[in-house]
Amino acid sequence: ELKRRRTGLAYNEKLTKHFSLWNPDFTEIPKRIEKPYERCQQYKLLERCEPVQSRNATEEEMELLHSKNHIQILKSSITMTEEELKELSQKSDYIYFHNDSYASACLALGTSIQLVDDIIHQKVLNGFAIIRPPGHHASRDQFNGYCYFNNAAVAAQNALTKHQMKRILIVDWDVHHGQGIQRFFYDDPRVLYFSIHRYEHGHEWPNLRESDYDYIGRGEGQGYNINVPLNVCGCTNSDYLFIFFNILLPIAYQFDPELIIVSAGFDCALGCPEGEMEVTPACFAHFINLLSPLAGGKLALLLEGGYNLDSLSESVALSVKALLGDVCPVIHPTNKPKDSVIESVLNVIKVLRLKWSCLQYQPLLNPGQSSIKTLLPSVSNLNSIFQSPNEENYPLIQECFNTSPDAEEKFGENIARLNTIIQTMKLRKTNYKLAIACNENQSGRPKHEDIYDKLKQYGLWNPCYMFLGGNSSERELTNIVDRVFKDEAQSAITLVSKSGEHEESSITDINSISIFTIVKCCKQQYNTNRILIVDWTGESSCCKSKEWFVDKESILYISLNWSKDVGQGASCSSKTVEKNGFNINIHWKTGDIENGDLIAAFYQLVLPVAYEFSPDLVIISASFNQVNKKEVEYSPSAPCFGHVLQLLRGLADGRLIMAIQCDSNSEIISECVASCVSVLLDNPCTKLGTLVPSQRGIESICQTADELKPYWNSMNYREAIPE
Ligand code: Q9C
Ligand code: ZN
Repeated sequence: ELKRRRTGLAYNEKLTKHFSLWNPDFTEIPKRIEKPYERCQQYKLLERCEPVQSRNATEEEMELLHSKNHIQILKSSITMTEEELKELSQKSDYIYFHNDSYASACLALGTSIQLVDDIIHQKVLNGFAIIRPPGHHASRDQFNGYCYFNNAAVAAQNALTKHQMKRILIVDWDVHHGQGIQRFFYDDPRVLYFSIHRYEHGHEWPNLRESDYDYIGRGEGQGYNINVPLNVCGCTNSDYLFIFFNILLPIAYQFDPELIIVSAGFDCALGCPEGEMEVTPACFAHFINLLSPLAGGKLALLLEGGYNLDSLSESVALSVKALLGDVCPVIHPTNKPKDSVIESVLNVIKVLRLKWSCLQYQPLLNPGQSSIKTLLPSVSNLNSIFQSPNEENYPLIQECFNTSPDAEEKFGENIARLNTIIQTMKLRKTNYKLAIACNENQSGRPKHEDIYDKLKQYGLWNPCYMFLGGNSSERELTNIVDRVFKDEAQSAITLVSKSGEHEESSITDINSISIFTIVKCCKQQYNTNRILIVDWTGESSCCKSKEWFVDKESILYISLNWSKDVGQGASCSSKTVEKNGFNINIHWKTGDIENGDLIAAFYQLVLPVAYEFSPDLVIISASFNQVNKKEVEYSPSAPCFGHVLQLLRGLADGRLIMAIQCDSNSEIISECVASCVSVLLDNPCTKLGTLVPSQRGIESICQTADELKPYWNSMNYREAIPE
């Protein structure tokens, strides 16, 4: 029985009381929560969210990670005079104290814990806490960088201690390194801390040696602390998505978290003076979409930094929308990540690939092949090369300000760009999440009745927009395209099977004909520029349609078929990559693939290329005939298809049309269809357990990726970067 998806939202006006009495340069101001909340209101998101009860943290909760002394100092500031407050502030880096600091910090911490608890108790699926002061720089005994209590860390520790959680992923996309979180869990494999931060080889605040990529955790915790240092400013959506696809998603799928906490700082967003990065507000929705299949969708976002009120507010509102399950706004096609970011990613992979078997893709990591300058020497034993950070004494890197002379000008440009983006943002809205075309057979009974029964059994039938037209006739397929392009339905499914007019055709032909008809209609009726076709018909690739799609560069065709006879059929091309990279066939070595392989193919190949292509429509040609078949040794499971659909939903404003071949009736086919329908209706994905690609899978993916290098920027990193 499916529960309604809910998103929690936490906010409390009392959190605006704390502010700097004397230093207007300290941009951590009350408006930082007022404005984002207001923006959520403008988007009418408040009424769609479940309010989370804000509350004070108890002393016991604070003491989970902070010392009594630390708490006492903060408490003592309640009654201090302004002079005393100033004096106390001086003892910490980027900290001010106010008589309301303790109250605000308590409330922010308690509210963070409450949100995570509500998610664990399934009161809500996911949620956002619009809170301040932020937390990720605070350590056991240190106030630091506007932070007093470490909201994310204490909420995670509480989940470990009180709820016996075993694996929590903390993703920290605040532009600063959350050294506080890192220190708390440095030895603890139960908490995987993943941070992307501005580093500039140590010249950016907090100027710590420990923020570099080689600080990977210690003892049992080795491999569970991941720093992705950004050594240049101006990192964009492309750079961040590159990091998601190549490090975060592989590791997250292997780690298999039970819960994800995001230290959601928006100082990496376009227009923020602290970060000088260029992530656009809509991209945060994509981050959330990419993480949402994990941990059964249990995602808690806690506000950290973000100092441009416009980009902060827009980013928060679009994040909340993404948590609610709304489609991700279209972002610009990605381009080549910066050389410096490629270098950092390869360095991270280098130090982690022994620990994480999902990171086996980079051919240039073989000794001698790389021209990456700062890459560490190849090692067989990680312990030998990293000194453990000294607990008391974290080495500091000399601060130096090297803001480039044209930074001011660039900043003006970014602000102008941000305003244009916010003002011209188009958000797609549809009446229905999903349209399903169904049909009756000659005797007046619905075709595919077994599948519909399964949908009814799971409560997936009523929320769908059903209409007649499930056969593959041109008129009926046009009808489906209309539903999607007229924004009546976000996405659509058609069940394709042999009918009178197709009696002679083979199964794959029928799906090809349907796909071809859909494409033709999109082009003629809706002037669709770019269409992504993902083909997992299984048995053999959609060869006919490949030949039809001569119209190159407007159709990107990717086949992921895994049966043993792929490439052997007379009409099937055995080439992996054709037509300037617009025809991609992943040839699985043995024909058998598992969940880990299918998911890896998505984060390594399909998603990077698709985000670079930036389609207006995604078409999926699917059949589930190969799933759990006796002759097939391995096959993806039903929930796994839900995951890849969720990943693809981020594209094309959620315009997704799926043609599923259903000629035979079987329980497993119904299960697969139900899993897809469920995800397209916004239900959370089912957890898949720990996933790693097989050796066979890695080989197949690498071969394809190598062949794609000349055509796709996002694959180009596989080549050594120029000196
Ligand atoms: N350019 C948070 O974002 N400013 N804290 C450093 C160097 C300190 C940031 C200035 C920023 C503290 C939660
Ligand atoms: Zn920050």
